[in-house]
Parts: sequence; structure tokens; C-alpha cells
Amino acid sequence: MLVDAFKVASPNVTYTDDEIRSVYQYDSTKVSRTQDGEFVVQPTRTTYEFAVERRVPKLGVMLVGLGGNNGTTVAAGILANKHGITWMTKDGLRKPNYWGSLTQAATVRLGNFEGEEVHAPFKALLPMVEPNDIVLGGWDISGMNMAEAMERAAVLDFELQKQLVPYLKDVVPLPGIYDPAFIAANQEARADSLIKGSRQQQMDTVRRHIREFKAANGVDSVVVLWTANTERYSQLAEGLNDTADNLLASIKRDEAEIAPSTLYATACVLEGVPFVNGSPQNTFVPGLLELATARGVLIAGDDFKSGQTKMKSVLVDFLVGAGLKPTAIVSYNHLGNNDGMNLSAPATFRSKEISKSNVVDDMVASNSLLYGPGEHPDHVVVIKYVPYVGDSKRAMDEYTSEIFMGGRNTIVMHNTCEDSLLAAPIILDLVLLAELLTRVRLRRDGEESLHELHPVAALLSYLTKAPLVPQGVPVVNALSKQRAMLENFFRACVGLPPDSNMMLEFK
Ligand code: NAI
Ligand code: DG6
Repeated sequence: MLVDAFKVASPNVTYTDDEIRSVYQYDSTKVSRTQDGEFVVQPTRTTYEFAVERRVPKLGVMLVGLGGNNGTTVAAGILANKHGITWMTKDGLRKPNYWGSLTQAATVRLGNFEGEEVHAPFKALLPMVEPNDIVLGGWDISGMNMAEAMERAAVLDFELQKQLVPYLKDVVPLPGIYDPAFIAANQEARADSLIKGSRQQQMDTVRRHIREFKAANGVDSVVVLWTANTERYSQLAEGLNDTADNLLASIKRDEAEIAPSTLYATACVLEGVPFVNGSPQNTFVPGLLELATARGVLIAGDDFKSGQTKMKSVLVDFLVGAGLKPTAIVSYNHLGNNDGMNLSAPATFRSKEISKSNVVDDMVASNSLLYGPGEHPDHVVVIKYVPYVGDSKRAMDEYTSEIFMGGRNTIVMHNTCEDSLLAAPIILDLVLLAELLTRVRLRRDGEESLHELHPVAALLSYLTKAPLVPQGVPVVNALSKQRAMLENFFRACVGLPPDSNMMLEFK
């Protein structure tokens, strides 16, 4: 049974016109070691108070890379849903939806009603912006209008595209910051709409764009998300980008090693606007992390987790969790869209290789019954550009594991899917959840007053390949754990216990 909305009845939860407040007992564990070297685990209980603002803002979303495959697919998806545009294909009539979005198309279990399991949409847990209400804008270094850019992307069915042209033909992305040193040389041909000037001037222009977008559209808040080309890693150096002050000074000095993505992100932090990085490069250099943390501005990343890596973060969790030992993981991809073309350059490929490869580390580290110190499965990632297949990415994976009594198990997977149709709903989740997290405050027992969450939004880990977490916080890559973290946090905000799956009431 699906219920669209629900209210929690508990002495620990109060609903006012402005807020949902909950007092929550967080049960965890504390591990210590005695002088004799014995490990001791103690259950702990900490009281938290949560407050979630109920008023949902009019939200502006600005995409860096608006005219790309993901950008145009997000724009088209919102418009088709908003205007109820249907289209014919050889398989019949198609209707718009938000499938692939955790918040819009997935459910959570509420409990059991008269013998029937009751679920609610994920988005019903806390008040959230509706994707149809998003005001969309953004930047691109390609000045093509959005209708032509949608056609160039070749992602959506032609009959749908035709109906969307009137909505998109007059929309042109804002000019973008282009630095050919950071993306593949093969992107030069489309870079025809550029923000001019020094790095400081470019960043100031982006800041002005954000303010103008806000004012022109009457939005209450803005979230910016990078879905532009994958950049190469920028160098990290003392005095360059290691502290907030050094980063700002380097921008002023027009230092060549400050990447465009870091300029957009710094502009956002200075404007107090959340910034999400959907690509793998190290946009969040230490100086930027320091700046965002000092100013309390939400940042999240890195690199959307859409297909192959999502499977990997399920499969390796299953294998290692089942006591099987993955020894070789080999991932081949080929794709023919502009992302694939950009990734055909070694330096940009390297950024992607890193984010695709680190995803099994925590699972391997969790089981030293299987792996000795420093031992790790062989893990190889290959990406090839094959123009003919366009946005329809092919991912082939081979997982070899050692099993019982010297046995060997090989699992092979082949996944074919339009990359941007997987990424677009994830982009929507990221911006909707980022906005929502800015309306949550909490207080741990002993703290004087409610405060905002840590600006580095580890709660969004489910949606990214290489989750950005505050320093010292463990990275969780396993998909089911990442989902549980987010769901259980939301449940706590409305005073519900985590879904433990124990189902003791039936035992
Ligand atoms: P795309 O190449 O079609 O779109 C990127 C757009 O960004 C292009 O229109 C380009 O002109 C623009 N651009 C490049 N540099 C810019 C800058 N500095 N400022 C403003 N605009 C700029 O790529 P697509 O397929 O949309 O992917 C976007 C990003 O998302 C890529 O980095 C990709 O690796 C990443 N990604 C994509 C996933 C997917 O499933 N589609 C999943 C994970 C990450
Ligand atoms: C080739 O791997 C292109 C990439 O941009 C990926 O398509 C994208 O990062 C999605 O990766 P994954 O591993 O989540 O499918």
C-alpha cells in the first residue's frame, strides 16, 4: 500500500506552521581497549534535537554545463513533466516520469497496517521542493540554444524533442569560464561563448550571474551544480590553494593552476550558494574546503554515481559481505557522446579513473578475514570513445572472486543504457536534497543551540562515486548503506526509528 503523506504521532515530535521538531535518541557504539589489550564495545545513547523548516522555497537551479547532454536532458525532463507532454514511439505512447530519482520515484517503509505493508514516497519524509517547480538556468561555453543543444545531445526520442523545441529554442545558457588547459583539446570547437577577463574577473562575473538570476526569477534560493566536462586534476601546492586565504589570493593573482570548476565553486561559496560537483576532478581543493566550512556553505560531490559504479558498489558489498573475496575487478566502458570524447584525453580520463576505482576501498578494508594488510583486488578501469553508440553507454564488468576451498567464481555483466537518462534524475536528487539539507538544524545533547549540518554534505554520498566527506569522517561507498544513512537521517528528523529490518513483531 502506498500513502502519499503521513504525520508522526509521538510525544517527541511537534509540528508547527514553521517547523517539524523532533527529539531523537541516537543509539550507537563506543569501542575501546583495556590496558590488557582487550577490545570492549559499549552501547551508547545520545539525545539529538532536529528542526526542519517546513516552508519550501522557490528554488533556482543553475547548472554549469547546461547545454550538454545531462543539462539538456534535465531541462527537457522537467518541461515534459511540468507540461504533461506525451509522445509516441514504435513501442506505444510514452509519458514523462522521474524514474531513477530516489526522492521522486522510490519509497520508504512506514510499517504494517492490518497485515499490509505500508510505504510512502521518499519525498514524503520531509518537505521538499517539487522538481516541476524548479527554475532552471546556468552556464555553458557553447552558445548553442537549448533546443539545438538537445538535438546535438541525441538523447531523447525525436517526437518528444519536437514538442519541446518551442520551450527551449529561445533559451541560451550564460557564457562560461573556459580554460583549455583543464579539459581535452577536442572541446575547443564548441567553446564559443566565454566569460572574458582574469580569473578574478571571471569569478566576479559568475557571482553577478547568480545574483541576477535570483533577482530576475524571484527565487528564494539557488543551488549550483557542475555537470560540465570532466577536468584534469589541478595541482595542489602550498601557497597556491592550500588555505582559503591562499586560494583567494591565487585567484586575484590569476594563477594558471586554478581550474574553472574551482572558480565557479568559490563564487558560490562567496555568494552563500550550495555547490555540487557532478564530475570527478578535485574541484574542492583544500583552500575551498576551508572557505566553505568557515562560511557554512553546503558543498557536495564528487562525480554522479549512475550506472557501472552503482552496480559495483552493490556487487562488491554483496561479495565481501557474503565472505567471498573479489580478487580482480575489470571494468570496460565505451560511449560516443561528448563526455566520452572529452575523456579520450589521458589527463581527463585519469580523473575519471580515480573516482571509478576508489569505490571498493572501504568494503575491502572492512574484511581483513579475507584480505591481508595492504592487499587489494586488482582493479582496472578502461574507457573508450566510440562515436557511433552516442549517449548509449556500454559497460562490461568482470568480477573474479575466490570462494570456498580454493574455488573461483567469475561474474560478468553487460549494461547498455543512455548515460544521461541515468544522470538527469540523480542531478535532480542532488539539488533537491542539497536545498533540503540547508533547512535542517540539529543539536546534540550538551550543545547550547541548534546549528546547521556540517557544510560538507556526506549525506549525499548515495548519489556520488567519490563521496566528499568532512576531514576524518569515514567514506561509505556501499550503496545500501549510503541509502540507509540518508533515509534514517530523514526518519530521525521526524522522530521515526531507523528501519532496522528486524521485524521482531512478526517473530
Ligand atoms: P557533455 O559534454 O555533454 O556536457 C558538458 C557541457 O559542459 C558541454 O555542453 C560543455 O560545452 C560544457 N562545459 C565545459 N566546460 C565548461 C565550463 N567551464 N563552463 C561551462 N560549461 C562548460 O557531458 P555530459 O554527458 O552532460 O556529462 C557532464 C559531466 O557529468 C561530465 O563530466 C561527466 O563525466 C559527468 N558524469 C556524467 C554521468 C552520466 O551518467 N551522464 C555520470 C557521472 C558523471
Ligand atoms: C564513461 O565511463 C563515462 C563516464 O562519464 C560515466 O558514464 C559516468 O561517470 C558514469 O559512471 P558509472 O560508473 O556510474 O556508470
